[in-house]
Amino acid sequence: MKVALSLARRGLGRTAPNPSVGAVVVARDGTIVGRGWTQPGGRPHAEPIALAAAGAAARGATLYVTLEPCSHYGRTPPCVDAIVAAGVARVVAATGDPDPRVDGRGFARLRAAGIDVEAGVMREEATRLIAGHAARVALGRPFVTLKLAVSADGKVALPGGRPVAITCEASRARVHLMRAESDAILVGVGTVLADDPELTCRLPGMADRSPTRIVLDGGLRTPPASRLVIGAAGTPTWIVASADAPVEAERALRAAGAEVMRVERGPDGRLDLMAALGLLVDRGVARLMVEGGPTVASALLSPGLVDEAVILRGPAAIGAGAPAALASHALADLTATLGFAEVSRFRVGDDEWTVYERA
Ligand code: AOF
Ligand code: ZN
Repeated sequence: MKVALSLARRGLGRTAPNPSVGAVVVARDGTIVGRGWTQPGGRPHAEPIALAAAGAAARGATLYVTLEPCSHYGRTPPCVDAIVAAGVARVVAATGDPDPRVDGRGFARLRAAGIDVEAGVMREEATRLIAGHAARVALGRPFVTLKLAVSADGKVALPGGRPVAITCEASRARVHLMRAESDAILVGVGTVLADDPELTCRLPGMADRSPTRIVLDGGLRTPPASRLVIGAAGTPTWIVASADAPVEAERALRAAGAEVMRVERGPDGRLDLMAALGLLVDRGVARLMVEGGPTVASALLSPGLVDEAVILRGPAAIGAGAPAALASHALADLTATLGFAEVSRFRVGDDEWTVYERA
């Protein structure tokens, strides 16, 4: 199962709208005869790939799989049919599939075919890997990871909002890996105007792993010449604007290569964020990483639209007069009032990383 989980991890960020699943076929003599993971775009699924690699050796074998095999007809026949046809004797799964098209039917059909089924092996790790899929199904929005890089005194920029390097090179590489494992990455227009970021994955050999870039930009103030729009050809840029944003601005951004989508404003006059997240999930974004800035972070935290917060704290302080990480919260509010609990804390180079999840 550990091998299957590590195979599943390979697909994170590239299988949208499907979850990334790993599968391993172990023959009766204990050797691994087939491995598979969900392919880019979500098809083929993991199991038929592992079974094809195993060939005749799948007969009587055990299939380890990180998610309950599917039982529905999608773009190809159900994985349970392939498993039964291959003559697999036993299926060990890490977790059930909450998708209403499956939801226990996969296991039931395997058992009905006489296959021995064991579920729940390494469930916790597998649940993390399908968090995007589970949020899509249960909440109608992506799983949202908020990443904040803060100075030792909790600031995110120099006085006046001027950008400054806060975290070290090792942290930067790890952030790029987080980007690669996300379906999309989101910032507010304030971050585009202040930093002109590119938001791609620039790890060696992983240039094709950059996620879709999304700007929350109610009034369409994103400059058409910003790096997010004209840089990184082939990596889509979506701009989420309000229904009343100027059409000329939309035209200019479209001409520059961005896609513009619109949502209504909420009662407070700001973009309806749940509507925006619903729009993204409809377009296949299940794992969303939010990278800034303080306004967007607070706006998502207040209504409970953040599932995981990752705080990277650099060693240097910036001092008074500099903008804080969150516009209308203190960082301590995460655990004090927003319902988060610390789940891990570790060092990356000079920085301390802390991961919080909603309890
Ligand atoms: C599996 N193995 O590798 C994955 C599964 O649209 P379709 O037909 O590709 O089906 C997508 C659904 O299949 C998805 O919502 C989830 O329930 C399941 N994903 N199942 O047996 C896999 N990726
Ligand atoms: Zn399947």
